[in-house]
Amino acid sequence: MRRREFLALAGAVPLSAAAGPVPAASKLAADPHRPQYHLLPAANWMNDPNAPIYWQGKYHMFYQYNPNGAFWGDMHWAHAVSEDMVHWKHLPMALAPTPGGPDKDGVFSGCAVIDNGVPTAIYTGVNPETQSIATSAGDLTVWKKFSGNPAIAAPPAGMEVTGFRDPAVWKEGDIWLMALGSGFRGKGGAVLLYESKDLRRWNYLHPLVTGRMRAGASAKDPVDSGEMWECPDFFPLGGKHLLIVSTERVVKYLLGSYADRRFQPESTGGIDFGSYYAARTMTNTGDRRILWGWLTEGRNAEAQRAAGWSGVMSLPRELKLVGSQVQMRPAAEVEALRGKRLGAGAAGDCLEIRAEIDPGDAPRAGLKLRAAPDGSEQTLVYYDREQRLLCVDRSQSSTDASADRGLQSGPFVLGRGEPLRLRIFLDGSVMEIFANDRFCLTARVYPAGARSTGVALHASGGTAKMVSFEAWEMQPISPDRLTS
Ligand code: DQQ
Repeated sequence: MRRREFLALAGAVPLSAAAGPVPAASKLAADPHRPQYHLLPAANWMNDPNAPIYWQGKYHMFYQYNPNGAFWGDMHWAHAVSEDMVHWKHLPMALAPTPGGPDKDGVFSGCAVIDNGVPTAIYTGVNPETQSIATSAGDLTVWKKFSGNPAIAAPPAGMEVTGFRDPAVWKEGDIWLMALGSGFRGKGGAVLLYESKDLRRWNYLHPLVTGRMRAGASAKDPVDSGEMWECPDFFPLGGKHLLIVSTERVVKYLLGSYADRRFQPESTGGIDFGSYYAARTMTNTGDRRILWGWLTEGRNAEAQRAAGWSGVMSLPRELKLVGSQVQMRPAAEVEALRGKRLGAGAAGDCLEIRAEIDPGDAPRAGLKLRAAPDGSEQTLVYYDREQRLLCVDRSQSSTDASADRGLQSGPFVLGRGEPLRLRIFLDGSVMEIFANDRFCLTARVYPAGARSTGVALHASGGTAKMVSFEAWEMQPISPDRLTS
């Protein structure tokens, strides 16, 4: 549900009445679609990662959360902590709307920085969209909202914007800079640039960059047409700068040069072409750029409510610039989850798979996953040479009618003689796919059969060869699928 629909609903129906019963923890803990080694809340809805930050030897993750059920609304910041970015523990809710305050209708997305030793969150309050500040200390469980909130009360005077939210903040010398998601009506998404000396008084500079919306688009929600860019993130990578934005249901990047507070994009690409949104990086991990994203669901709203949970956090991904290529790999820490090593004949729904495939003369080559012995369910992940795409065919992923069967794909080309190198993380309904360190696609699949766990080489129209294959059973990060 989009924000506008939520606000209409929130005005009409008490949230508690709309929520419905949350399934018992024992049901959630036994739900085979609930991941075992990805971060997700004990129950209910989650979306965007917020303010991932390293503080006093621990990684903290906040995220958009609805305490009322497995549907979008009443946004809070939930909180989890980890010593290694893979094993997580839930902590109490970090930020909730303040009645009568600028975030009375929701604590929307934002970031955190360390300001002279003080952890400081900068986030969007609604309604209307404004930017607010909160500070914390110690284990980051208690946050104090700034008495002068909102720190930014309105868009620049005279500017007709399609949205005004999701701050990303960094420091240059003594000056704090803020990138804010926005857009210009009838033109396209934009990122607005602000500066501040103290994180409380902000001065608008100019658009960091502007985009173009889809021609002829008439979507009601400006995000659907690219008229609004959400969740910007902006940081140095290699000798360049990378801007990440979420719009039109995908996460894009712009790679370019940044000088004198102006950004000149030079190339663009996709961060993930599947069920993945609102990505954001950790602000203070030194030279490492660790990216997080919200893994969106692939089944209908009713099924999500009935399940009692919705949304998953991605595994940490490390970004690097190699030549002019943005490299995207699972962070090395994820390997700590590897358990029993499996060879050919590996099967399961809680696995890491590494396969190198020579497509040979097959126009389509890759892997068959989550396959039932009787062929009733299967998911195909393959390189389509002619179409120059990496695809996930979910048309037979599940016999359950609530699951999305749409093909997911993104542009991908293998060089001459280059093998397809897949690294795939299966975890319940999650399938995080990395190809050749430069392409990511997250698929969500909900096989109904308990025996839909098979893994095999897939080729059509010719013969492909498995050059190498290894897999590991992945160890759960909690005994009860993080329901406690
Ligand atoms: N989700 C948040 C907004 C953001 C959107 C609200 C992106 O701050 O623009 O839950 O998914």
